[in-house]
Amino acid sequence: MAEGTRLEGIEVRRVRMPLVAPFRTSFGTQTAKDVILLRAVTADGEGWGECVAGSDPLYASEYVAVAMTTLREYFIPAVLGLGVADPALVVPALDRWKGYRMSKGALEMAVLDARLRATGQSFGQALGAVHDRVPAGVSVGIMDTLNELVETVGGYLDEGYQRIKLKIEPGWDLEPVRLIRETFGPIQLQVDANAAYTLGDANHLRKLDAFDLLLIEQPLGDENVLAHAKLARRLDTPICLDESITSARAAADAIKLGACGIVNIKAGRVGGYLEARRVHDVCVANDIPVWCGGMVETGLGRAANAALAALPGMTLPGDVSASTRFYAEDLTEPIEIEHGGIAVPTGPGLGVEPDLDRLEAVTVHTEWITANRSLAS
Ligand code: NPG
Repeated sequence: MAEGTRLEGIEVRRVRMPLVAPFRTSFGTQTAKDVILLRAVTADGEGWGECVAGSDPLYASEYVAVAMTTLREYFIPAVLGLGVADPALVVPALDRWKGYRMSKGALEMAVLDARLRATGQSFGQALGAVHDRVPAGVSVGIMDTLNELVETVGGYLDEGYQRIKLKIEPGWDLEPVRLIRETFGPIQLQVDANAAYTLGDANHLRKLDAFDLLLIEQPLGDENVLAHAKLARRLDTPICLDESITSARAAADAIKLGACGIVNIKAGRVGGYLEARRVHDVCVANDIPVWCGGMVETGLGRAANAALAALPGMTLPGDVSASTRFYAEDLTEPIEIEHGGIAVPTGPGLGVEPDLDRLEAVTVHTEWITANRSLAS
């Protein structure tokens, strides 16, 4: 029997948030974040979902413009057609459509938030969080100069961040890593290549072993799982997969193949927080440490990530940073770093509220979709 109250409609809102500084990775430079927010309206209240798709198909094939179409044309009508707001039914109801995990996950998040707000349970409680705060980690983009990098990392360490992740690419790898290690000593340090290398770079990547890194994240292409297994045998630094892990099934296969010793979990990448919990469970069952990734979320997604990062298997610090890492003004009350940690929200649902004036100020487009009609503004 399906559980839950009636789902009356979904508001789709596209917002554009400027970043405090350009964020450069091996796949491009972001200066603003395009976000799709979903507001699920049920007979018992409402809930928010955030879609982490990027503006362009660079990190993954899914991106904002196609996500908008897919949500409007396929996913939202199917979920409204369920007639009931049951978070466990959302992703299964969309199963016959391939891919678009970020959109599927965002819809599930909105319905889950609505359900939890109505029942008074927090995301942390629903997911099985075991900590009330999580260590804050920060992802540092590729910079124009090494001086700028040292200054930026120093600033984050002063703020209390407990772990630094450096974005790398060919031409920006050994030198910045060596410099940060030499300048700041025994900090928790790791690197993320976003699939920028090939197996032919193995000898070069081996040189990173000298810097006592926690891990190297996604050195090779998304689909090169076997090549990651080969690379893992040639490096001492553990390999962590991100882009390659699109589901609990993919995680189980990659682990079996020896392609990763660590997994980054992002709810959007795997199609929602419920699947993220399953990825976590598969990894824990296989003694694979996990940590919570980030996708430059607003306070809404950031609050959910803090809850996910508090699961028992999350034994490494995640990309769970304060709102100020990316936004001068967040959509919610700011998520803050305190004594090197981020508090897991305890209120019902996400435990944070969007500021409606702020939301209006950054909104580019809104649609209200019910079972029989769609209104755009
Ligand atoms: O802290 O939210 C954050 C960003 C962490 O570096 C980060 N995310 O490849 O993991 C990544 C990267 C990313 C950002 C990927 C945006 C895709 C979009």
